[in-house]
Amino acid sequence: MNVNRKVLTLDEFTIQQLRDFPHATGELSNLLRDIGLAAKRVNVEVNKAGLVDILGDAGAVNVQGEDVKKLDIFANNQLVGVLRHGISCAGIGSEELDDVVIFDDEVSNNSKYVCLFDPLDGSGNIDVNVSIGTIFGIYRRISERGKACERADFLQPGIRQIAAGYVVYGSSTMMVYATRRGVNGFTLDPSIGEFTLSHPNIRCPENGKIYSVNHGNFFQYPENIQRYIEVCQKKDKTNGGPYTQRYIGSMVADVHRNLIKGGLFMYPPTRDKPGGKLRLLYECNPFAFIVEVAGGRATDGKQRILEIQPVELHQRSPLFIGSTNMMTELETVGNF
Ligand code: P6P
Repeated sequence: MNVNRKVLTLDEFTIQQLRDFPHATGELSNLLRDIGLAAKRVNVEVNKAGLVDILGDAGAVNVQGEDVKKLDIFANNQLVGVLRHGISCAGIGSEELDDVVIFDDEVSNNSKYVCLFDPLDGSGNIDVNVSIGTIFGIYRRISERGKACERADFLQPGIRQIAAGYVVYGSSTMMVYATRRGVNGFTLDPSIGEFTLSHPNIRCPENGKIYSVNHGNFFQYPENIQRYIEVCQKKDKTNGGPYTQRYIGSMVADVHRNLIKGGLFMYPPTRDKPGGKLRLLYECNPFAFIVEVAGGRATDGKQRILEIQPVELHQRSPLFIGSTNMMTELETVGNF
């Protein structure tokens, strides 16, 4: 029988990865499959958001003080549900929830991993049909297996991630995840309802000509960041340019584009947000892990994102992330 082995589904791919590690338990494969299932359910709702009264504020206000859209709640509940009822996760932390959720049942307490996620990043763009995304990071728990996981399991530096990934709900729906072995992208094939390997071994180009920043905050940025932005604006054919400024206002879409094409995304500290806007644990850390595995770099302007020791579940961080040669120029021009 002629079986098309070229088109690997996410499940086939993660199981094939297992073959290289005979002692692996398959828990990570199960966890990634669970996240993929939740993403497929979220995708259905995202695709019809304009048709069903799922838009509009759910009336609640989340821990970030932002009006919560119904789709945020739906996405959060899908992820919590599949992970709580799976066999690979002892607990979760979510942008939508004040504190961590410790599953504390017999199966979950024997699980090896905990998961942090932003269930639907960029949700402010839902109403205007701009790409949005799910972001996740997976850690091996440091608490004793067989017992309930603990808050300390969620406050590990990003360098301790076992895997990290995102789903971008855009012109197509893609799931991209990284382990230390590489970054791979899977596009949802609606005809079979499976994520299929479409972007094997993603590498972040060393050079890029795209810089992504919210120019509306220009005069709020530190002087050295303004200086770098002006360098980008003055690029032409004689000095590696011209550069293009691209900023969607949806981190998953902006960083995904720069990961594939090369570029630099930044959310610098501002006068209003001196600690930056983006969340360390479930926005900066997963993307920093993915981009570093793909050959790029990510800092907070002073240190590697992945080496920051978290102290609080929802803490923020400035973020500079992307092509390694653009990051070097940023640090040179900005005297980091
Ligand atoms: P600003 C979306 O709300 C988000 O968290 C990220 O997805 C995005 O990169 C950033 O905020 C945009 O923030 O202040 O430029 O609108």
